[in-house]
Order: sequence, then C-alpha cells, then structure tokens
Amino acid sequence: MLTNNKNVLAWIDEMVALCKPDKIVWLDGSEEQLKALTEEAISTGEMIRLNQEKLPGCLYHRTLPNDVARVEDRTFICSKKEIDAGPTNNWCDPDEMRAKLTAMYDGVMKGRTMYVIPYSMGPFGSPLAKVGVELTDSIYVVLNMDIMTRMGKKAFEDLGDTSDDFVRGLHSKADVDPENRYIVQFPEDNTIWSINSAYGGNVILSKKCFALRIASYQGRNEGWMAEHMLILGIEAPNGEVTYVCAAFPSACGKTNLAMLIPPEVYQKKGYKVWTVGDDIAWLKPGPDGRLYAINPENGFFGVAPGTNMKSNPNALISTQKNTIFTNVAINNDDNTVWWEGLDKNPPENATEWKGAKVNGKEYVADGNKLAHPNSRFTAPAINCPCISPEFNNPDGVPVSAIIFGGRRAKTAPLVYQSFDWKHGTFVGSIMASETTAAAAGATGVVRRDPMAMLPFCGYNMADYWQHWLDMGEKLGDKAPKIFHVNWFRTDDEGNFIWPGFGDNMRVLAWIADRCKGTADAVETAIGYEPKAEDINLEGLDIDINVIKDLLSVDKESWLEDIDRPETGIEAFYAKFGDKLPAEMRKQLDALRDRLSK
Ligand code: OXD
Ligand code: MN
Repeated sequence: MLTNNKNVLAWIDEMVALCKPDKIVWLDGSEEQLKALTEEAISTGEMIRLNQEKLPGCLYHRTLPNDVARVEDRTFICSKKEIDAGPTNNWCDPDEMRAKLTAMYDGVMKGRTMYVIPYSMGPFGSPLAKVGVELTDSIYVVLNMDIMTRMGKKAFEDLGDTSDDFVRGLHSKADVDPENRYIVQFPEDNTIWSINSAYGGNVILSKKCFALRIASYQGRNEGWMAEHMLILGIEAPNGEVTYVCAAFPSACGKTNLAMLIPPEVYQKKGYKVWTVGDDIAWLKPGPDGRLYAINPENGFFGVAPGTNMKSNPNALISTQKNTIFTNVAINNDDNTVWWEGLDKNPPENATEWKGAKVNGKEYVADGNKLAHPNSRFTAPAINCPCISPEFNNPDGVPVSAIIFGGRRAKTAPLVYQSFDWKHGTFVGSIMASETTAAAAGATGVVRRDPMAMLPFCGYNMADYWQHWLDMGEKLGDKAPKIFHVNWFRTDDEGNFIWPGFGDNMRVLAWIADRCKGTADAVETAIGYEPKAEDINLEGLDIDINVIKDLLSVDKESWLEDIDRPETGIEAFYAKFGDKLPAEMRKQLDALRDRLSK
C-alpha cells in the first residue's frame, strides 16, 4: 500500500470486494516495476517489443477489431437529474446504472491482477493539478497511464492522508464485449466506470473521462474551466511569448497546430512556436487576475495516419522512443511501424493492424488500409523537440487568446475576432464542422460541436455556456481575446484554398499582434477581421485577392446556417429549451440583425 488515505483505502477495499482479483499491484512509478510489467506483457503477447535500435523503448499493441475507437453511444453522464446531463449527453439514473454495472463487475477480475494507479493531472504540486486513481486489469492501461500522466506514489503524497478530492476510476476489459461496453461518468461522485473495452480513449480514464467530463463539472463548481484545447506559445523575435489555447473538433489537426513549425521567413526573423499541450487545457484565474493554463497530461495520444515528416515532424520525432503504438501496421523486415501517410512505401512484408501477414504494397493497392484509420501513438511529451520550457511550470502559462475552429467549406472565413468575451462565448457555442463531401462543390453534413466539447462536457451544455459567461464576468478586461479560424475553405472544385500546416503561423501572428494591440482590424457583421494586407504573405505564392476571398462573409450562407432545419443554430439552441442562457439568445438575435442589414 502506498497511502494511508482512508478514503482511498475504503474505496479500493470496496472495488476489490466487487471485482475479486487474485492479486493487487500498487504502481509506485518506479522504473523497475514498469520494466517488470513490460516484460510480463511481452511474455503473454499483450505487447510486442519493436526494433530497439531504431525505436528504443517502443512497444506495439493491437486491440480487437470491435474495439478501436471511443464509443459515444455507450458513454453516459449519470447525474442524479436528467436535466443536469442535458440534451447532448446520454443519461441514465445513477442507481440504475450502478446496479447494472455492479452485476457486470462482480468477480470480473477472478484469475487476474488489479493494478492500482495513482496519478496527478498536471505537474505534481500545481495549484491547478488534481489526483486520480485508476484500478484496471490491463497492463496496456498501466503503461499508457505512465506516459499520459504523472504516475506513481508522489500522486498519493500530493493527495495527503485525509482528502477526498480524487477521481475514482474503475476499468475492466472484462470480455471486451461490445454489447456490454459502458463508459460511465458519475460527476457528482467523482467516479468513472469503464467496462468491456481495451482501447485507449475508453480506458485511459485520465483523459476524456476525467480531464474533460469530470473536470468540466468540477471546474464549474470550483470556478475554473476544463477545455478540449491545445496550448501553444508564439515567441516573437524580441523573446516575448504569447500563449494561446485552441479548440477544434476531433480530427481537425489540433496536434499539428500545437506543434507547428513556422515558415522559413518567420524562422529567419526569430519566431518560434512552443507546445504546452495538444488536446486538453485546464484554465484558472491566477493571482494577477489573468487566465492561466496547464496541460493536465504528460504525453500525446495522437492519431498516427497522416503523421509524417512534412505534416508534423515534431509529432513524428516524439514517437521515436519510449512510445506505444496501437493498431498501426508492423514492417516485418525490421520490426518497425508503418501507417498510411507515413511515406509512400508500404512495407511488402507487413502485418496489418488486425494481425494478418500481407504483402503491404498489394494490400494497399487493393484499397485496404494497413493501419486502422484511428490507430494511435502514445508518446511522452518530453520527446517533443518543441516542448515548451513552461510545460512543467506548476503555475501554468498566462493565456492571451482562445481560438475556436471547425471544418467549414464556405461559411466561416479564415479568421475573425469576437467583439468581446460574451460574443466569443457565442462564437464557441455555434462551432460546427462539415464532413468532407466527395462530390465537387457539395457541402457536407454539418455537425454542431460547441467549443469542441460535444462528446466531452460532463453536464448540461447550456449550464456550461453560462459558466463561460460567468468566467468572463470574473476575468473582466483581463479575459483572453476570442477568435475563430477555418483552415478548410474550399474552391468550387472542392480543393482547400489555404495551405494550412506551418502557414497557419501567418494567422497566429495576426492573432498575437491583436492581443498586443499592434494589428489593425475591420468590423464586419460577424466580428473583427484582418485587412487582407495584414496577413503576411511573404514567401507564399498566394495572391492578396485569394486572401480577400478567404475573408469574405457570405451573409446568405450565414443566415442559412442559422435557420437550416435540424443542424442550424436555431434548431440546435432549441434543444436546450429555457436552459439556454438569455445572453446566447441575445447574441444570436444580434447576429441575425447584423447579417440582415
Ligand atoms: C482525441 C479525440 O482522441 O478528441 O483526442 O477524439
Ligand atoms: Mn481530443
């Protein structure tokens, strides 16, 4: 046992009595213990050791084909009252859910070991950090938690002997039965129960379950915010660093933006980008009244396909040691890994993600994928060449700007700034992404994803918007400025107009200058926009008229986005009934007025 905390011990006793493991192992975070567990997992085949010369410390894991992604339809927020989960979450009465899952957990670890994982979300001892304990029957989970969190007995020391403020996570892979798979949050009890999955997003309980669903609820009660945001620092030639947080729906390039490499013209001038986090930000007002951010995580759980030396060299380099790969392909010639988009040479002697030996070249040519599209790397943050020197700062970094974004073919311009915090909250609430349509010019289906939190908000989204408005009141004129970007506008043939990737620096530079008060803007119906000539195009083969086009606001398509049946803003807001904050209604009416002028 690594703690005398009675609340921890009582809870573990209860879970042990329920799950009935043969053995209990407490993770102290020591190298020897992790090494021994790695060897054990390799001996059972749970993990595969990769080429230790080319990929030192790297391991491979394969999940069942029925278990390769988060399962939103089996994810529940079990608050006592249904209204507190809100219309965007699945809800079930907590007593009913507990009874159902208790029957499933009963004896589930017979013949297995229960691992007790204490961990800190955020740097040890940070005023913004929180402690969690995950109980699991999977070594894969233990090894992932070691990368993704600050794990080990130090977390118990931070918790102390009497505190009850820790998140209780219980995971069992059970039979990996998709029919009985449940990812359940009990926000009012600081508890997460996950069963019948062995895939990362469902079992690394620190991540979406704690750091977003439970933490967003805690943040509302305690006066802070848990957001689905990357954190990066933009260093200007004079050494001044402007920190920004950015929220994009899953699969819109957050990891790429977080690790952006500025174009050569910016590098030559002395600009740098530093990564603090790529997925989650915890934000809290600091002693000076500004908003400070920490990345509660300690690693990156990134999507492998599409990651290469051009799209994101920093991410690829981060995966070259001490990394766990899940569901990518193996190159059997040298026992390394491969995925679609890594390079143009699928290995001939390959094992695809489900485990079949294939001729990779022929397999891919036949339209198959060697790696699962949601295959992942779990990489330590310290591997990242551009990790911020402030990454472990317990006080976090002061945030100057918050950026929202989505994937919109036509509506949203390249960038705009909200008029103020309230309007910025509204801008976040109407965020949306379109599925990319195959047919030229056709627009995809719109999915509204407020603040990129649709699957991650642990309480009623309308209350969450009110919490944003309340935080704005508290921060007053020290509140970060709020922006919206869209890298994904397309021409009539469906091609992206903006080059994206490193060139997004050109937009970030305008944002940073707006925060410093050194850049101009023009007022439009939707917010402030840069003048086209204020986006620096040096070294880029793009005409200023293209930028003008990227910044144009088509009022008709905005009005259509408000009133479209089912997926329009009005239809979305209607789901929240009278819970919708009056301010949001006011903002929507004001937008409509401005657009109709
Ligand atoms: C993630 C996601 O895995 O947002 O980060 O789905
Ligand atoms: Mn995410």
